[in-house]
Amino acid sequence: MKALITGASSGIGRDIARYLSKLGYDLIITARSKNLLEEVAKELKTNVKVIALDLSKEENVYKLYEETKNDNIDILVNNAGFGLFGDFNKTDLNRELDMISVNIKAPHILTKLYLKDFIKKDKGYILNVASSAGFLAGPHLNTYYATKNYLLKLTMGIYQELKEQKSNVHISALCPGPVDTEFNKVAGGSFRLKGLSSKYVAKYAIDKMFKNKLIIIPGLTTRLGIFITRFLPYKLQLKIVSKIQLDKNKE
Ligand code: NJP
Repeated sequence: MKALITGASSGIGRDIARYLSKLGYDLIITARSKNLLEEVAKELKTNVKVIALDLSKEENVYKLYEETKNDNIDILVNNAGFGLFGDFNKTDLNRELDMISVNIKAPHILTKLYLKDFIKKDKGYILNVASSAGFLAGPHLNTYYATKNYLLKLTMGIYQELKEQKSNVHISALCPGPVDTEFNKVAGGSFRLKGLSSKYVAKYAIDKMFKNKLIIIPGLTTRLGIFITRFLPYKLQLKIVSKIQLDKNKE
């Protein structure tokens, strides 16, 4: 039993690595920070292979697949990702293009390549770490919300295709609200609400993934929030998200 996890050097990805290892999975973990990945590998009892690379470079995404495709992977977790707070006319374009590469292109490529392999074997799980942001537009955190919309909708479409193909391959999207990780530091902002712990989110996500859930939303407040916003007009949704993002960044 083996899982490939991107973004496993901290936060949700590291806790997914810890939980899957506890369940007996050997792991291949990746991120840019080699030393942090090695620390994770050291603490775990199952076999862990570390591959340090930057997923904003498309050639590295293919390299990751080439290096792992013969390793008999059962679970792919596309978790690496980051955000950037600020108004769209002020935020850095190059950082946003990197975000599109890490949050969209990398999971798109890995999902496509591994999905084909999993379908050939007629088994396997793909967990795409999207966000509750994937249901909404996100003033002041614009590009991030847009990338998570892409990943969530891509995952939902594939889920339906797999159902129609009567496949035993499963795909899920994890859509959390705030989680206490390095996310805010990287994105240059802060959360107003207290986030869930990444340990809780990781266990919840993997348990639901094994139950073949399409959309996985940890935390009752987030589940309720997403349910209610469905019935609100778009312009009211925009005002609410804008207020949440601006309030966050005041503190
Ligand atoms: O954040 P963090 P999270 N190439 O910063 C890696 C989503 N999410 O755990 O490269 C390769 O602790 C980075 O590693 P390193 C979020 O969008 C979060 O919160 O060494 N890897 C690290 O391992 C993301 O998709 C919240 O810096 C790269 C990991 O990604 C996922 O959860 C809410 C990379 C990020 O760990 C995990 O984020 C939500 C690159 N270029 C969704 N750039 C939340 N925290 O509130 C980054 O709805 N990484």
